[in-house]
Amino acid sequence: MTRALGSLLLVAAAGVFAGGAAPAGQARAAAPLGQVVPAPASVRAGGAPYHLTRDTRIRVDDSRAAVRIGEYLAGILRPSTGYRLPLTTHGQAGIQLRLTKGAYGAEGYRLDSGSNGVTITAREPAGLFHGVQTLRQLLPATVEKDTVQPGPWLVAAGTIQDSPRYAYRGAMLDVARHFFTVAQVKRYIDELALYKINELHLHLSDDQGWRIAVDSWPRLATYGGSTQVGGGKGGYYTKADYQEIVRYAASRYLEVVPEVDMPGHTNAALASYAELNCNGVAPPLYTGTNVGFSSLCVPKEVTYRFLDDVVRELAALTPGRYLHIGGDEAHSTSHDDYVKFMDRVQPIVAKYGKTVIGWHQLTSATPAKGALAQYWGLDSTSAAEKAQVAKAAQNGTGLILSPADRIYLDMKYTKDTPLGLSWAGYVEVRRAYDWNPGAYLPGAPASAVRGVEAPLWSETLSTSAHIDYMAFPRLPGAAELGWSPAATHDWDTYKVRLAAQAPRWDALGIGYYRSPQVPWPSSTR
Ligand code: NGO
Repeated sequence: MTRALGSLLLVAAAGVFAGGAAPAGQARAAAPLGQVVPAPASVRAGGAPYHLTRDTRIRVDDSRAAVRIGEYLAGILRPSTGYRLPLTTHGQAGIQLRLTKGAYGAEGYRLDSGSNGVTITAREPAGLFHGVQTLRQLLPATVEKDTVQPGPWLVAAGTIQDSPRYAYRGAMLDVARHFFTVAQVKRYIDELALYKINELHLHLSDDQGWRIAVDSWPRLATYGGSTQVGGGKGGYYTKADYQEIVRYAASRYLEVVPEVDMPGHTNAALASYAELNCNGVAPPLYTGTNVGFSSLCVPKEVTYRFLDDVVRELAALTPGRYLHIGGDEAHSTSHDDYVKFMDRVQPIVAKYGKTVIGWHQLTSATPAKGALAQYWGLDSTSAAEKAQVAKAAQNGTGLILSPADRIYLDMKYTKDTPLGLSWAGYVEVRRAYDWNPGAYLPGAPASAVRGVEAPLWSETLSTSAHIDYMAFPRLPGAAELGWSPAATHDWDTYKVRLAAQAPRWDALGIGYYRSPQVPWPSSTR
């Protein structure tokens, strides 16, 4: 039987011809139930597909969270289907979003699809939201468009039971090297949510810019934020802007992890306040891309009054659990000073109720109890450095894995990639996907690994199109490493699921790198 004929039979069996005309050549069969990124933990396909029609209702529990998620889903489906898709708290059939007690976990969900409807069940709103992302991906890619599309709107039948491998599935955006507006950050948040990423790490300060308003040290933002790499005008978030990002992220079930990098990567702060410098002289603002030349003045008390103020204000704006203190590339700080500095700063973070995250150099000092270290080394990083991180992990420091030659999204894909850096090498799509976070760092207990994060540094990136091109198609791979059980890991099947995402990116206006490693459908751009 040819594939086309098979599809027709499937659709005919579901009795969907009445539903509307698909243009010639458009698939009339539902996408396979497992064709989702990240791969669900368990997929049992079977039965007649669900057909979403103009009569479909979205039935939600009578809870604020379920109603909001229902509205979010309707907001995606209405423009492209042209259907009303009213929300109701009554009845059955159609799309149902249910919060119930059950063994779904903090972020897990169950999706049941059949000719009567699609039901997503979860214990927590986050699980319901992730289930909605799965449903989205099971619908045709054209559902993402903002103008009415022909359909038919079919969802394959069966049951998905799903929950994440890791609780921490992050993406970092460097808004310091180039400033990105609230709208640009929101756009990225939406892209992250589609792949069930749940942590947004914002790199808020660096040599080239300070991007968050601090009332007690106003020049940080107004002066320290006034430029960026290349000398452009930079920018910063007012407290209201930042809170808007936090709110938007929360509405997509992402927690914001703010980072103020210290004691290095601090030229913007040092330029803003002369007293923060050991010699009392403020350096000029910096718009180049070197690293490792700046340091807060470890012996001066004002340094800790400054950091107390910054951490207090930032913690007060941040409902999330974490505050990232950087700690990378402190090449202008002696090791003794670095250790002293970290011993002073980590208690400040704790005092304001937050858990420390630091780049993995933090493990060369004494990580605070409960702190997480973010590993950004390479396969080729020295055994001694890896052992230092592994030892901290054995002693209770949690790990977030961001190996630079795997999931630094700012690395060029190949030597010909127009954007990005290559200090960690070229990172093609397969290389970004094909590693196991659970067994990555020799000697680190698998239980220490809290998850993965894909950083996107912005020395060479200044627009949303740049972000998209570097993140796609590698970001979904990082998301899958964070979410999917190790047993589903398989490049050959992953690359097919990944390729199937491309029409969705086209519909969403996300430009991406057409890696020759991925069998893109010929209909895509
Ligand atoms: C390094 C460095 C950053 C750069 C980035 C570029 C870390 C943790 N510190 O990663 O300052 O922007 O590489 O890829």
